[in-house]
Amino acid sequence: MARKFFVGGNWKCNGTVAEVNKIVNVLNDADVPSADVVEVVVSPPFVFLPQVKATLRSDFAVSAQNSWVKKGGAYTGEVSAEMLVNLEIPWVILGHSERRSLLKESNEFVSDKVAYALSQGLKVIACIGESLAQREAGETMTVVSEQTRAIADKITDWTNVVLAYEPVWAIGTGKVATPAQAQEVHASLRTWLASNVSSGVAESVRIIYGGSVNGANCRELAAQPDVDGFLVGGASLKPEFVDIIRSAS
Ligand code: G2H
Repeated sequence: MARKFFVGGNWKCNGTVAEVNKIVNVLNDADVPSADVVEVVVSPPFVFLPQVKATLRSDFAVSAQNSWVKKGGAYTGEVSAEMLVNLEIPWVILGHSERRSLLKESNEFVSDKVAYALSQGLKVIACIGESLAQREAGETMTVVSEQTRAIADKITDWTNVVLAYEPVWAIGTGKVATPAQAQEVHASLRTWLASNVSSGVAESVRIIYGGSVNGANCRELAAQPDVDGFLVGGASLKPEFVDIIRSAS
């Protein structure tokens, strides 16, 4: 089964009402491959979700950047999966390395969030990736397989999961993984999934790359057989995001 190319734009903690309108206008006017070829999902901060949902072209979808680990209630400052479903936001990014490192989200906590979000009907972009020290110590596959195992232990259906491999040393640094480095980890992840989940999941789950993807480096990365798309940060706030979407074809 062919895996549809996936391009996510993670706007992180950026934007004003005017800036969001500007980005949405650029996307709405963009000439990109059809939704049969590429799935495009943009992820603004929570406060802009209704604005983006209301104004973005209908062939692109919207994602939140986080959701609470269980049913909503007395959890000040959190946003529940149920609220996202109520607002008809189909996707959520979970386990981004900025949350893992700055907010101390553990593998266990991230996997609980993934399982809960899926149980409520959300689709999940689940982020994994190693630090520079871990890569230099030769621990890349140990780290990413542990992060993936935590998720695999809590879910059975991977249909609504996209795995985002984002090496921490490449995030926002301008230091992108080489196509060979990305391919090596993606292929190893697929092998790990075949051995530890199922050959069907290994074949069908989309593994996307994130970390300093831009209009200039996307095509070579996209050409790798196990790179099924991108999660884009900085460049998703700029018109070059359209070039990245176009790398699908
Ligand atoms: C990685 C990525 C988006 P950037 O965090 O998730 O950000 O493209 O800015 O490195």
